[in-house]
Amino acid sequence: MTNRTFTMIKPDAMRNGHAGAILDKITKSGYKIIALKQTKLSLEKAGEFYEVHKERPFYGELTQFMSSGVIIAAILEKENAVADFRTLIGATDPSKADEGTIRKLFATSLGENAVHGSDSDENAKIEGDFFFSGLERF
Ligand code: FUP
Repeated sequence: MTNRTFTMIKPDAMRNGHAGAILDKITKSGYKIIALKQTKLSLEKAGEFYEVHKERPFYGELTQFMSSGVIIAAILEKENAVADFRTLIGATDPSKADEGTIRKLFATSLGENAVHGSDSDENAKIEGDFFFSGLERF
């Protein structure tokens, strides 16, 4: 079954010049790009995206960081997209991520961990809809 996930290349990876290498790794891992854009979240929009973490102690830092620079947002398609993409990016904390994963290779720290990957099919749809209209998907 083919399905979709949603990703962001976060401000740390953008600033450190890793966007090209990350997109290369994603496409070489078999993902088709359905939608892609470079954009920048306002603090308010970052807060909305991470609403589920509102009560967590790191929410302020997370939303400040996610609005601190440009990001790339994308919808990706592949069989078993959500679970396989979580494997490809590795653990949330890059120091605990497996060798060869995107976070191990390119992340800065737990808070600035290079990429986002949806954690369920339901969230992949919600998150893709947050950034992309129907006219932006192919
Ligand atoms: P993940 O699904 O791996 O992106 O991780 P979470 O949804 O648990 O967390 C979302 C983001 O919050 C992480 F990418 C980084 C940040 N975070 C922290 O800064 N500190 C933490 O202890 C946990 C998460």
